[in-house]
Amino acid sequence: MSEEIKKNNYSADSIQALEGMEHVRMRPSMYIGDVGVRGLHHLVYEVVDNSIDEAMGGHCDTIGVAINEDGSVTVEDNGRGIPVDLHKKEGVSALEVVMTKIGAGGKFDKDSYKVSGGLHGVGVSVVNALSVHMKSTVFRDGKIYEQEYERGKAMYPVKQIGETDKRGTRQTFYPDDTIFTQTTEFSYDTLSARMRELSYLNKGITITFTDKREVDEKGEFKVEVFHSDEGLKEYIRYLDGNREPIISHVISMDHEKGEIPVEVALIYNTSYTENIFSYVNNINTHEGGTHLQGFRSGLTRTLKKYADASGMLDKLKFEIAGDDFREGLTAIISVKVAEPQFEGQTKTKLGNREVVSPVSQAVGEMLENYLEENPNDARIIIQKVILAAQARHAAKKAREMVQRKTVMGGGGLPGKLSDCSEQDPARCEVYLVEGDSAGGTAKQGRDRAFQAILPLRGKILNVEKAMHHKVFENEEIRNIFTALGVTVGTEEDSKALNLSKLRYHKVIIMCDADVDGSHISTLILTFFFRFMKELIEEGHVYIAAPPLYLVKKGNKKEYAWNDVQRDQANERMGGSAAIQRYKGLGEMNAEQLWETTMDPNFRTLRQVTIDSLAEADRVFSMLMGDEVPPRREFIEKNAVYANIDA
Ligand code: 0RA
Repeated sequence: MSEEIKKNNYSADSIQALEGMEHVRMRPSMYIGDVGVRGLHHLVYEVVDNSIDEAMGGHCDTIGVAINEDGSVTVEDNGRGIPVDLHKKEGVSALEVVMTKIGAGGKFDKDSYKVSGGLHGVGVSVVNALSVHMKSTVFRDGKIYEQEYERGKAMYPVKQIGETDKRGTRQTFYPDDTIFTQTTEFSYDTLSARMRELSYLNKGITITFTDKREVDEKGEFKVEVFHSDEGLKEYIRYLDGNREPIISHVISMDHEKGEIPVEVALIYNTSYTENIFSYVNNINTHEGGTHLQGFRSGLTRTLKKYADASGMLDKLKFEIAGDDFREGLTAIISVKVAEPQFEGQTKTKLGNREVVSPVSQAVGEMLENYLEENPNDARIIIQKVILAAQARHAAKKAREMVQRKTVMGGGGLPGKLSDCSEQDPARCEVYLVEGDSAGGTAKQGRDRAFQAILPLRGKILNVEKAMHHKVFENEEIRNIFTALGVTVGTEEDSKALNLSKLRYHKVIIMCDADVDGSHISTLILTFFFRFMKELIEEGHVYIAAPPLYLVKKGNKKEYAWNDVQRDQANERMGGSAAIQRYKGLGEMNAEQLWETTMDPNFRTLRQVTIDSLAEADRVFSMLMGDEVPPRREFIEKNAVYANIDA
């Protein structure tokens, strides 16, 4: 045991607490998922969730979140303030218990301190354990209290430092760079997207998000204020802002009362995509679960009943399937569950059976009322469903062709694929390369033992604007499916993806480092996002980074990926080097391409990850959809580099 612990040993029990905290530091991933970028941002969510809980209890309405100049984060609310009085059992202040005892959050005050938050619901003590320094300030009963911590250990007992007429809690923490070895730098966009999402999911709360690391031309910090009075209804408008609605209103309801609070909002648009986002206690349940099941059954049952009664299906020669009711649907379901059971690979699938029926009933009631009151919209929806059913029949044929080719194997691989010799998919990678000529260079430059090359001809299909059967009929897209060994569609679920025969664990998109190249990367990413989401979610998709410059003098040469590197290289060579700007992959020879972009020892690959499915969906629908003005605005705002690793 360290000296530190002995010094701070107020009581026997606190040793136990420290052991819990040490465990967090020893096995951080058990508590926050990982110690990469995702885990780092999880720290913020954990702290914010506590303030959200205070707000949901009706005790506060404003939350401030700031990235400070020094890179730390401060979260402040105007709630009741964490109690600072003596916790009898622990012999220290309640604040210290909350901050330094693992799992204390839920237990120490059952009625008013329910930790709904965080994917892992671990509590603020975990954040404290994983911070080099943390400071809690409590404004309560006219006084200001403070306590500081080092790597989760209290530096002194809670002390009063002044008087105030404010109420609330302020938490500031500095993530520990010996834990978060990859980075301790917070991403503005990632945090901003989450704060926006939280404000829609918890209507009425105001969340102010400030980045103090930089000031703009006017000398001001970047600040965003998120507030939603209408909650999910507004969220739908935000998400679908770049799509064209086919009905006049967002359909929504909010069942706050009852055992399980349920909120739902939905709209139909002209696209062919089904977009359902589900949440449990503010956590995005990627893998769905019982609330989603309830939503689907309520939707299908009610629409089918209405369609049958309307006589519109009378002439139809085939059955309508569940899927058909969800084409062009954007929906959000948010439920609050007291003791959620999370299942699935990423623990984002709700397992509580008791949730199915209340959600299904609430959705049914909501839709029945809407259809009754808006017969015109009702007819439009049913017509859309019929069209979807017809298209599905056409798509089924096209898809079966893809499947037959894939499953039969043998000569099934696309002719354009230059495969690798290694058989173990975990060691294999495939480069999707823009154009036949760059494809040829890559084929010469690669290590054929484990690297395969699939050249793609020009611009691949924009799946955002295409009907499903067109997607499956497209040759380039069929080649991608077959080359990867991925199949889609089972008896029960026509969209289920089968990755079990994935032939390469790294799928690398390699395009020119120019506007056309990024357009093509975006088209490929859009296809993956809409049709192989799990491929991205399981971390198989990467983007290659070819260099922008070759800096050369005599027999010295260096590559540069940006202007700063270029100038530094030039300086190292005495300032008069010849600089070649690569306009495309085609200007590199096989050896150069290998050295810079394909050799695992030197290349940089950017792994494509998804922070927020909802935000990614919005960005793709904007970049690839029909509406031009929002796209122009986005591109102008992100002019330097439109970063699609949403
Ligand atoms: C339990 C009891 C009380 C307040 C809180 C928890 C509380 C926790 C957090 C975490 C972040 N902000 C918070 N604000 C309040 C107070 C109970 C009372 O005053 O009666």
